[in-house]
Amino acid sequence: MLAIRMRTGRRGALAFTTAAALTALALTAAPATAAPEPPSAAPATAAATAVTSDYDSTYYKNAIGKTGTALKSSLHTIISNQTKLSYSAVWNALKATDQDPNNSNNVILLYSGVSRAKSLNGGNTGNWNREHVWAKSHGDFGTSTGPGTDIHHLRPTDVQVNSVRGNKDFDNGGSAVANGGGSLTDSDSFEPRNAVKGDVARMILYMAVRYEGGDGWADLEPNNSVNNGSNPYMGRLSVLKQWNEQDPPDAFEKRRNQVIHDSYQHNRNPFIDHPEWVEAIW
Ligand SMILES: [Ca+2]
Ligand SMILES: [Ca+2]
Ligand SMILES: [Ca+2]
Repeated sequence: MLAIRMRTGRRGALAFTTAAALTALALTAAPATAAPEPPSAAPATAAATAVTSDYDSTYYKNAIGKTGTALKSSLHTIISNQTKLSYSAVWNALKATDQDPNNSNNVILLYSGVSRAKSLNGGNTGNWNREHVWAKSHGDFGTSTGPGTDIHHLRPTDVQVNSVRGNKDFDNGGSAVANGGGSLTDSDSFEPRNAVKGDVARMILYMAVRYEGGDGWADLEPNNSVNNGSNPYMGRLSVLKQWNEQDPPDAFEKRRNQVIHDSYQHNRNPFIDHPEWVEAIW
């Protein structure tokens, strides 16, 4: 009798467990059945993220609802309407756009994350200088007014860390950069610290949309290579897309975009307002 009761008990427990598991499976499977993935290659993240910005019905009015080259073309028209700075004016602009939120006498350096006195701008060891995140040799635009003075991609960096980055493309991998805040580098690429990976991606892709070959400037475009040298390309696109996903815009990056819009260039980086547009275009 005892053995039979135990078997019954086990069977009962097993039956309950199986039923619970099936219910759990059904519940887990339910959303996928109810909302199947669209047959197109539209990425789940872009499709699922209903991002809205305060500027959708105004600044971005003509871009809303578009995708691919139509979106890129529309955004190019929108963001090309801007005020342009001289290279010397960039110093004071960066002191405002990259101000340390905890110390108004300082700026935050992009790659190292160090907070350094605004007054230490310059070219010597221990100074901060004006880093072109889209390296100016990639398209040879220099520092005359144009892409070389577009503060959407100009950031304060430590002089020595800036020198280590040089004109390398962006990619994962390498060994630690001295005083680089966790940034890595090897012979052909640079990987910024995690907190600014998305910032870097969105700056590069802003440049690709803003500069399409007009006004005598090169048509800047991302590609999947490193060692792009002086070609007007910047890699590696597949990695930049990952960085855009893993490091979404934070308060510092959003404020920066707003300050540039309100006080300096009067244009916006669309990928800070709509990170999902990266996947919509590339
Ligand atoms: Ca590399
Ligand atoms: Ca970030
Ligand atoms: Ca372009």
